Amino acid sequence: MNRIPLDPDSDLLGVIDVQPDFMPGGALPVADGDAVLPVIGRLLSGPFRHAFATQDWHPADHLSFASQHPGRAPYESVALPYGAQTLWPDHCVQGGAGAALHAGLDQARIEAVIRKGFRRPIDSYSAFFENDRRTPTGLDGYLRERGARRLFLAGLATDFCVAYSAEDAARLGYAVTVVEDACRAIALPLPDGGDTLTAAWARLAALGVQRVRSDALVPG
Ligand code: VGL
Ligand code: ZN
Repeated sequence: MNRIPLDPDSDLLGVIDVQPDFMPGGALPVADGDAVLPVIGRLLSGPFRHAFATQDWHPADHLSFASQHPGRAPYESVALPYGAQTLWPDHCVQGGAGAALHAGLDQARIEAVIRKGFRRPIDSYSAFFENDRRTPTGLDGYLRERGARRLFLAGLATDFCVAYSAEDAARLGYAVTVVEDACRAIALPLPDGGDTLTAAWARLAALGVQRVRSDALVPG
């Protein structure tokens, strides 16, 4: 196996949306979502010295919620001014228990938390830009000032918030790696017969995003 020695200063782990609402029993459960906790725990206690996290953080009437679109059901797609938007069950409502960073996440090395999706009319999957792909969250400025060079991403869900974050990070010039066993996917069917996870990996590969298993990451 190819080992990837990490630079303790410039290699950062991004922990995406590790929140109870995305775990089994939560409002928008990702199958096996809690399986990311021990893997991320190992990464945060060993190879990575520095990490940031994101937190999905919606107002109770957020327009990504199917409940705001009479006659529509969760997991359907609607057209919003910025493009197609999947509708979700109400989840990660600001200040609610399901929106907290999961209690099983060791936050000692998480030095910044970026909240996203707090504007009612627009969803935000990516850690960097809202779903219009133009409105910044501020994370790029933070990471640049910190001198981050390579970003390793983990968390939920592989095919939505992890993938959108990885794509934007690659476009912004970071070297990006998704730690695949530290992520779990939603994997919705697509009209073309494919699914959101397969489509996400294809987009990431086209952008040069790497894909590794966590045990390849070793202290530098
Ligand atoms: C997410 C759907 C809606 C995610 C967030 O974290 O991947 N997915 N909100
Ligand atoms: Zn959300």
